[in-house]
Amino acid sequence: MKVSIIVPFCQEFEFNYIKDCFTSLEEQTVKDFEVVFVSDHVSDKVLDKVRNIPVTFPIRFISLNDERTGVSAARNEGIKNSEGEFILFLDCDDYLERTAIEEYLESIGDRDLLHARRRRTPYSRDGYYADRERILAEREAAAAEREAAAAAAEEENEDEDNDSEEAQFTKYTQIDPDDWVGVFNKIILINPAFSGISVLGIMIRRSYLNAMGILFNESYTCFPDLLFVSQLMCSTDRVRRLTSVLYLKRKHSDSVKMPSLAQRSDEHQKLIELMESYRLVKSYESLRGTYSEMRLDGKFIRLYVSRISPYFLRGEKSEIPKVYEQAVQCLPLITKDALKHSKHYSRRIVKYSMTHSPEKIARKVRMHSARQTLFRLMRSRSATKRFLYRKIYATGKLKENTVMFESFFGRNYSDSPKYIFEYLCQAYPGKYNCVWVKAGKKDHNLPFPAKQVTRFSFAYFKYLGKSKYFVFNVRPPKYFIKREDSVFLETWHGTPLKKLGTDMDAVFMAGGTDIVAYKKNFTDNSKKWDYLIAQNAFSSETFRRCFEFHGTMLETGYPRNDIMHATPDVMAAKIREVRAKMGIPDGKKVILYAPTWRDDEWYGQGQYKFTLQLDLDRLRSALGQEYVVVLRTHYLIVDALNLEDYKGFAFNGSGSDFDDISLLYLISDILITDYSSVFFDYANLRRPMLFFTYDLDKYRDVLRGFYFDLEELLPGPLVFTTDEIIDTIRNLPEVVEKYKDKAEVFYEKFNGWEDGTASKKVVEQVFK
Ligand code: C2G
Repeated sequence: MKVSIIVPFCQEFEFNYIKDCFTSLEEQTVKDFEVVFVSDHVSDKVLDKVRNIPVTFPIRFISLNDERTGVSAARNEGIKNSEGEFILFLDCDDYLERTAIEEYLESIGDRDLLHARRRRTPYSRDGYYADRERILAEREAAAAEREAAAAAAEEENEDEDNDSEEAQFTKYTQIDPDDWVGVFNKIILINPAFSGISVLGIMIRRSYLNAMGILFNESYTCFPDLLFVSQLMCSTDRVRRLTSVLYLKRKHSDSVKMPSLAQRSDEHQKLIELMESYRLVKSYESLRGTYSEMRLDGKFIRLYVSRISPYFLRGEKSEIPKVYEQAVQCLPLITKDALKHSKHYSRRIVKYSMTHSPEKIARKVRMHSARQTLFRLMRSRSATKRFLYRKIYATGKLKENTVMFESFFGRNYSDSPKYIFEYLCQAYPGKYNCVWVKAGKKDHNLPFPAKQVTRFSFAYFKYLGKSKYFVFNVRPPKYFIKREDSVFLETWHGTPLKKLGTDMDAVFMAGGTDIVAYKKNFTDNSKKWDYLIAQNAFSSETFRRCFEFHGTMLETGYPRNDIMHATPDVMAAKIREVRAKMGIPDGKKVILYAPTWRDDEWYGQGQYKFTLQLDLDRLRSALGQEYVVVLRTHYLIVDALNLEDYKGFAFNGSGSDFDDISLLYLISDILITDYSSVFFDYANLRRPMLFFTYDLDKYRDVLRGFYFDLEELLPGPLVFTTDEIIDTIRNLPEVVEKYKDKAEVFYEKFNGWEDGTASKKVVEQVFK
């Protein structure tokens, strides 16, 4: 047997990923391997399910006995119970490239270790392969850009004295970069603070492992690979690095319910493991005096400054002595040159720490961080505002009857906050001081008196700190302080079709693709909400789970939809008013096209792109006699539509004149949308809907994932081209007839609570 693949299974929630892992083994191009599957106190029921996954490769199931637990123990047990000439570790939530085993065996030769690249991915295996070309192309383009920038920089510096960091260290012995040092740099130095060192992706010769007696240290609970890999690396020069990506590492998407080992928060244990490993690597003779040693020390200095020394100030009192004991053993190992090339403060705190107690170090850290805060405040207006918010505005008495409203980050006067505001002003004239947030300088057109503050201005922060009530339809900023007596009403903005919050598997938005951080931000934020509105029972249940919301759920339906239950006279008057304002010709029916945004198409945070896939020329020539089209982009879209060539046929329903999509629902005869929650609202009108889902596979399988099977759920047809849209509209009576029953079921399920009184119900509960 050539290769033993050791797969530990320690956390039951990972069961769902095992299929991908096994499929990747099943599809290997070379089959000369066995799998040793080691379960760590997993229930028999779940284990039976694993055993029932059909596979054709040899697999041995081992279970840890009662005393031992953890991934280190599981891997050691796997080593003991396997026979292959080479060993490879594969976590059960990860998967291998199809050619992995073949490429490893082709390249290992007489080496003891062969290191292939890993790629972190939030995708399932299918999703990864479906979108692989795009990911690779994007990476290549980014790499080419970096290279070009580097080349340009080099050219610029050609005549100057070459004073690059690399050149400064030429006096250090260089080891052949394709060999040990190359691997060392890739495995040990590539990570910002070497905490990401991993055995995953490394093929190990068993005879080498046995000869050295290297095993995982079972007391390492945060970074089980750190010491193991350090030992592996420090005991041989026969190592090699492959440039291909053979290992796909799944990003853990939920640090709260499904933490990976490194996501657990025993900071002291992490620091101790990191420091012990640093000491071990530093003891390796061949490293001495090399440039790599300098870089390793540089990393350790950063670790010390950013995490170890602050631990003496903010860490758990009982653990500080242990951390300190390790630190004082590490600090003298730092080379003088590394220290010389580090920043002023780093140098000082390292030197100071060598001869001072943890209490004294803590004092120095405190002073430094106070100084840093002061510099930040002096440099940045926004830091000053936030500082004032924290220290002054969000203290003292609340303004009792002040209500702060925000809809879509201040970009709109719309949605449920608008209707709650109008109801409040009508029902309790003069009682409340209302404050509306606006995105820029331009005021909203408000029908009742209210103060308007620009988002992130001093006034905005003042009201954020002092208002008694908040009515927001998106999340408040991360640093929002929920004061004890204040009341936060989160109206949210739609029944979810797309997966939300902690239900999401991956995030592609402009704010960053770190799903763990994204979820944490979300759940930290929802802890500050007192009330949340649900449009229907499905939303209520989903929001509780995916926002981890524990406050009061207002099961009232959406205030923004009250208008769709107004009397026929009121509605007719509104329709006349809006049509006249937009200049829609009399006698023409209206098709409203209101798509959602694409998570991965952006210019920057909150600034999304939009490419119109609707062929307006074809639509006009086929339907222009009877219809006009109103185009309404999502509030996150910043691309303006150019409809110059379609005057009299296509109308822009976006922008500040048409803040409120509910009014566009009223004037339209047909809705075309895609995955936007707009259809859950529009259903109140019981008018025909079409779903223009030209990128369905990508949106569903890669970008977001859905809560429902669209074909089963939707009360109208899925269409993929403009021609299909035209055909469907031409045959509208038959289509409506076909979807009649489905539309009825849909209405009952999602709109049953809505009867035009949601604003009243919400106001009565929140503003008691
Ligand atoms: N919206 C709009 N115009 C569009 C699309 C959406 O005015 N072209 C408004 C609608 O009120 C819609 C809301 O923005 O209900 C949310 O839009 P979605 O397209 O559903 O997308 P998103 O903002 O991601 O919210 O639980 C709902 C989800 O959070 C989705």
